[in-house]
Amino acid sequence: MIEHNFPSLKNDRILKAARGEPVDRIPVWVMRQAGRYLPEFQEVRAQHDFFTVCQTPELACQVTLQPIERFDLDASIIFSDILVIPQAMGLKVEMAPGVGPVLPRPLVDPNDLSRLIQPNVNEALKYVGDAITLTRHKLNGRVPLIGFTGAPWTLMGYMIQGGGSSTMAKARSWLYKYPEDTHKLLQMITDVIVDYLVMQVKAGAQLLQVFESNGNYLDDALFTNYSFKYLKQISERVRKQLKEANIPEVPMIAFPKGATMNSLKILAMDQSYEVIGLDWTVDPIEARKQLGANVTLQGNMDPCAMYSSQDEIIARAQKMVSNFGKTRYIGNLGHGILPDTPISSMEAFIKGMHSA
Ligand code: 1CP
Repeated sequence: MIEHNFPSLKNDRILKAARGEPVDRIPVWVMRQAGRYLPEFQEVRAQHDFFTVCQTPELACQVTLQPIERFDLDASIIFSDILVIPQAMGLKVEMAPGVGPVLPRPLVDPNDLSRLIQPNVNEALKYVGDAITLTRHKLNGRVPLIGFTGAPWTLMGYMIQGGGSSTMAKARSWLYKYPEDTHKLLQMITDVIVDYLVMQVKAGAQLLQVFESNGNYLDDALFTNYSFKYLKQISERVRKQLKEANIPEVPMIAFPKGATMNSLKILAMDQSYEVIGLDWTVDPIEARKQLGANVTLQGNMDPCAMYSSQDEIIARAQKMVSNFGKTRYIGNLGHGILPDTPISSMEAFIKGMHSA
């Protein structure tokens, strides 16, 4: 057990909601809450390259705290990116202004697997752990700190496409052309993720979210074979390693964006994650009916609904709470907040959730 002497936690609503305990009001946080819609974030980014912010604990901590200083949120999420894993595995990743992440030398065929390294995560990604530990101290117990990772299939997508893609056709082709090598690649990524998440908890992360942002490209059979299989393995191995190190488990959130209702059911029935994040295409009442009462649901307002009037945002947030129900629910958007979202929309969203 590592002794950090962190300040004691004053707001544990999100932890309670994740574990199915009653809460006095709905906990809320927003994916990408530290981001470009905040002028104070833009100021930091004007002076520092994206990955410099990620790799400098003082800067990562500063931007993680920005939304916490400004809004009445119930959780913080460490500032980083899912692509730090491909970077640690030896692939170059650049952040192209206005475009997003670019990997100039993506994996083309299975021969390229030899270009990947299995890093010592405690060294290669130490900067994330340091940022988490520093942020836990600076948060001073105001709200819990969420650690995160990309899921194996989502990271594989970026590693093969060389960046974002509207079809993921090259990555999906691998699933049919090279099933064995695909499993080899997914397993390599999974091994890194497990060490990475354990390191984050040891450093002070109080919840973990696994972003399967490319879940929409998989049918139920592909989801089972190439996503769920590894999501389950990650949860089981992380919990086992924490137990062996005598460190208390933390709740885990899976966010399989765009997954079908059947795929969501597979994940919910398995119970390897306390929380399932939903995108905005999933109907709250239907989700609660299909996914059962033993899982906490998170989400799922359309990020574009943040462009409605403040009154409408408040009403939508309140309606979501009545549709999802007040227990086992965490308020969030159905995907990351968009860069030109008005600050007043964020205030209205939180107000709506908290007054429901
Ligand atoms: O110039 C900038 O500042 C770049 C914008 C930006 C930011 C603020 C990127 C580029 N990443 C981030 C931070 C980030 N990324 C966080 C910070 C913590 C918080 O939520 O406040 C998190 C959790 C992520 C995770 C992430 N990165 C995901 C999963 C969530 C999702 O959106 O599905 C993904 C897919 C990425 C890749 C990525 N990084 C950045 C962009 C623009 C993208 C998406 C690219 C694409 O697919 O088109």
